[in-house]
Amino acid sequence: MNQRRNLDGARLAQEARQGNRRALARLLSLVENGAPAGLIALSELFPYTGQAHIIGITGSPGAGKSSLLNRLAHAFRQSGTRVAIVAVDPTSPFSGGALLGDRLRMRTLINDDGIFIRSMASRGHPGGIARATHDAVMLLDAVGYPVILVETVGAGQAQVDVARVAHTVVLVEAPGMGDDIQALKAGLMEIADIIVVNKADRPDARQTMRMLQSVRHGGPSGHHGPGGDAPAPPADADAWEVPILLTSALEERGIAELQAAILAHRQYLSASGQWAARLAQHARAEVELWLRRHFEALQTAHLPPERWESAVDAVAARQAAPAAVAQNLLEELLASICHRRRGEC
Ligand SMILES: Nc1nc2c(ncn2[C@@H]2O[C@H](COP(=O)(O)OP(=O)(O)OP(=O)(O)O)[C@@H](O)[C@H]2O)c(=O)[nH]1
Ligand SMILES: [Mg+2]
Repeated sequence: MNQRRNLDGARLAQEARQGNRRALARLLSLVENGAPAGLIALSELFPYTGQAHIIGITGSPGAGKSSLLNRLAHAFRQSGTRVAIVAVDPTSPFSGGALLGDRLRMRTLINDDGIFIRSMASRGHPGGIARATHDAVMLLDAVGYPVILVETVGAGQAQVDVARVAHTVVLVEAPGMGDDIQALKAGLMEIADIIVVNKADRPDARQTMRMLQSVRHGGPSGHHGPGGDAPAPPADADAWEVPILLTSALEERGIAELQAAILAHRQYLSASGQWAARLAQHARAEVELWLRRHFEALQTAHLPPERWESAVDAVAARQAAPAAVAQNLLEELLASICHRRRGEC
């Protein structure tokens, strides 16, 4: 059985590399479900990864991420670049509402062999959506898509997680965001390489843009200190200046500028050595995630649920401290592994 799985994973990996879309779709499902054949394929394909430019699209719910991604994908196709899309979204960007009624364009994208769309439901992924996204992006990179667009779902951690997989993070906001400015200051702007105010067809878009500019430059309410009178750190001439762009996915305005900014960021990463630095960061995140995954598998295999329950109960009843309980569990886990390996440990 194991051998059969190995063969399936390896064969599918080979077929997907040769451009077989069905094999790729099948592999993505296997990987999303955490199936062993999928994991084997991931390992087989790993040497081919590290080529794609991975672009994360994040931002407030309803800001127009899917609509923009749709426009961007089309722009990349027009310049002859093959594109893969990972939409972590309960509704596919190509299924209705977000399409702004542009059905003809949608059909062009769907019938286009140079584009691959993977819409992932935000539930039902063992190991979480961040893990599933990571794996899907790796596969698409390995089979040779030079540009991968990833849309994050919702707000919060998922938005920050995208920075762990993307080379370029595009933060999309829309006019009238008000209190969100606080949330932006709290961290999202730090991970953004490009900031977009979408829905520029609305009259309040410029005001939102000015607000974002003042936050970025540490204006009166910015992060360089109260009153903005603390000396600004010296500007590094080689540093990337995060552009703030206006777009309208609805009226198809500002899309070429956004694409140009993305390409400029890609060039900046290479020229400054940041590309290699991000690859190293991603490698670290990958190894950490896999280590956690292996450890969780060991826990499941070696610590029976009733053992967990009794440990938790002891802590809840204040009979034992959590650190001591965890230490005991770890020792039991190691002993169990040792025992199953007949003492070879
Ligand atoms: N006026 C205007 N509406 C837009 C624009 N872009 C998107 N919308 C509308 O805004 C709504 C949300 O668009 P989506 O593209 O689904 O936004 P999203 O950020 O992907 O939303 P979630 O994935 O649900 O967070 C839809 O009704 C779009 O038609 C734009 O440029 N101008
Ligand atoms: Mg969306």
